[in-house]
Amino acid sequence: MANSSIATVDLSPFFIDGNEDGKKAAMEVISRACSEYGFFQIVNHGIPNDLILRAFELSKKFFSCPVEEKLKFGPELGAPVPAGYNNLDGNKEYLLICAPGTSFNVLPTNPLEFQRTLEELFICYAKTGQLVEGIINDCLGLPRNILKANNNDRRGDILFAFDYPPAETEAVEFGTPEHQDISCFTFVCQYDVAGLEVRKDGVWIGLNPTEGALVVNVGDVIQVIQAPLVTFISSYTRLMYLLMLNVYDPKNYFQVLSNNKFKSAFHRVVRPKGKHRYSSVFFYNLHGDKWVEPLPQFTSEIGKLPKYRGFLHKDYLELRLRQRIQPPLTPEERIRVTHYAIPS
Ligand SMILES: O=C(O)CCC(=O)C(=O)O
Repeated sequence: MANSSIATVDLSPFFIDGNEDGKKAAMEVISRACSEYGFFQIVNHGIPNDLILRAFELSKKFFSCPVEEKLKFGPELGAPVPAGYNNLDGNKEYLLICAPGTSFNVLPTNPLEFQRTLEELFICYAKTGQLVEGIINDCLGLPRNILKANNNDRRGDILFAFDYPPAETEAVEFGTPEHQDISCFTFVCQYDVAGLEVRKDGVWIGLNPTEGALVVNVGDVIQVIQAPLVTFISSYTRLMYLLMLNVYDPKNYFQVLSNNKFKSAFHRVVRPKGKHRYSSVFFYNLHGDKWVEPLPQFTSEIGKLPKYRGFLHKDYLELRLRQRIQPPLTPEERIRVTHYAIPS
């Protein structure tokens, strides 16, 4: 299946000074894709293709090791995030990699150069993430670099190397069921086997792997949107007023804002028939105790009611993590960002 159903955006104009027409054209495509369904594909994004391919080859080698070898790289007991090798449900096995330097990171040293490659890839993804964040910032018409300035700590980002084993029956088997990501946005790179499906106009569409391309899925944070409280506290008086009311907590830098202007992409992974599927997935996240709610630019300033009540990002994260461990019995019970929706 060709990827004609996914908007493909060439990011090279953003690496060259002065190509304003190229930037404008790219931003138009991204804005439309994000407003309608929340995903697009990027090429010439700055991550060297040979690095991505090397990481895939090393992942494949690692996943082909005996399970007792892989389990040597399992998460540390009591680690806040299960960094390292995980195999929870038989639908997939994966390596979860936190930012280089994280004390509880567990990076396989087999093969030897794997660790360095994963760290290098993490840094490249984070850099491209900052570029994409800046573009989304401008597509939303927000003041320049607002999102970046207030989400500049990359310690919350997470890289996954996934291995989905072949389906065991003739029925459709999901490696990951339908969901939306809790991140700001997510990069997905498929190796040589398809399986990622995205929902567009109510229809599930399979995306073929395209060498050198990354699928970008908009996440819940951008849908609701985040921005610093201080951006709309235009005067000192207003800040004092909030301090007096005890509303302004310096920890809560972010307010969610797009109020559904940009959509969080629905997607899922179908396990392939007869072969393994490998993917590399990078979650560009909020770090820390951020407050998320629709921004005034998308509500009061344009005469619209907020579609979400505010929430602490870590509370939402906790609800979603709990449900990973104890999955709901029915899809309707699944916690999504609509948990915070204000009924209209
Ligand atoms: O492996 C993939 O292609 C996507 C995985 C995914 O959607 C997820 O982990 O949220």
